[in-house]
Amino acid sequence: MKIFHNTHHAQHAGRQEMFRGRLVDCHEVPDRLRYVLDELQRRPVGQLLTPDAAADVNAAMARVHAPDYLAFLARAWNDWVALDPTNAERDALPSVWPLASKHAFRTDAPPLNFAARLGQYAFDSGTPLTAGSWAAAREGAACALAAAQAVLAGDRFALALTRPPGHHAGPNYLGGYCFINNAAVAAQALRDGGLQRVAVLDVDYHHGNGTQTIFYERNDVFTASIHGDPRTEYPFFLGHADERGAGAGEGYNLNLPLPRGTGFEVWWAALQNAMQAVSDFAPQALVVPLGLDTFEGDPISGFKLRSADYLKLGQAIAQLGLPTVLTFEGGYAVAEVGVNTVNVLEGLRG
Ligand code: OKS
Ligand code: ZN
Repeated sequence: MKIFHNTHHAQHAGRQEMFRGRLVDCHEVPDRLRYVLDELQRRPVGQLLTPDAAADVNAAMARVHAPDYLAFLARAWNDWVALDPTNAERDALPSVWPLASKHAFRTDAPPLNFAARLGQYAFDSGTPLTAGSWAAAREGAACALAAAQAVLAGDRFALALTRPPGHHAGPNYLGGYCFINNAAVAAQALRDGGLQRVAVLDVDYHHGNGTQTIFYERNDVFTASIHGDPRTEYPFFLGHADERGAGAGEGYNLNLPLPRGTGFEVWWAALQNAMQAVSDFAPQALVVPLGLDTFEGDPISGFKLRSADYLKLGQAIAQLGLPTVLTFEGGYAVAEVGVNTVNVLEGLRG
């Protein structure tokens, strides 16, 4: 299996995120990926590669994200520091938002102020934008594109081993530690490579609101997600069972929310349901946003999977019999993320 890892990931190292009225240390840290690389040294289940620098990652990102959003991200750090040179010592966090309807966003009068523009393109205050966020996120998209291209060229599995994660990033917004939706980049690249139907099976603890939204009105990309019930769990406003897609995409989105505290057996039953729905769609390829925050030891999540369960997850994914791209998403029990990730990869080998 080819593993495209992001050599620029550590350039995105947020300092603090807003949590319950305080700034706390970021959970989404460079060590997460280092632990996976360390475990891959011990158990070399794949071939570590970096994406081809000649690939057109800008075009691939523009297939799933709005041009004004990408242009904002590309120069956001410069704009932030231009406000005040001492801003270079701090990450940018949004603090003001255009609320739907009551405080509507005026497309005919877009704000010029940087704080307003950051709020325009962000849905939470937990996703610091740092000096290297764009470089890291863009290289992550290159990893996702390379993984999709490997699968298009005939590989059975490929992994985009990257951070920051991606599945919360929508067409024109960041949030949930995500900037560029790597899973969506991969799914769209598979479509653009000639595959007619692509499925996304999101197994992160958190609902993949960005991926759902990007493909919500389409019937060529089926999206399924198993996650903590949004009535109590982040990202809260999306991920309910009755969200089934819209327009041509009606029936092509499946949400399987589960209560906080759910253990492996109930989670496994939901996985079987999601896999059946994926099979019924008869896709030609699969994308798995792989979050390891379903782990019992995760500090910010609420499911109870154990390390050995990730081997079974890998085996189950393999049993779908589909060419598969995996993207690395959440998982904050930092020391265990490596073992749990590589367990999935080992499981893929059957
Ligand atoms: C509140 C907590 C934010 C949780 C973000 C979850 C990110 C994640 N500020 N998504 O899959 O793991
Ligand atoms: Zn997550």
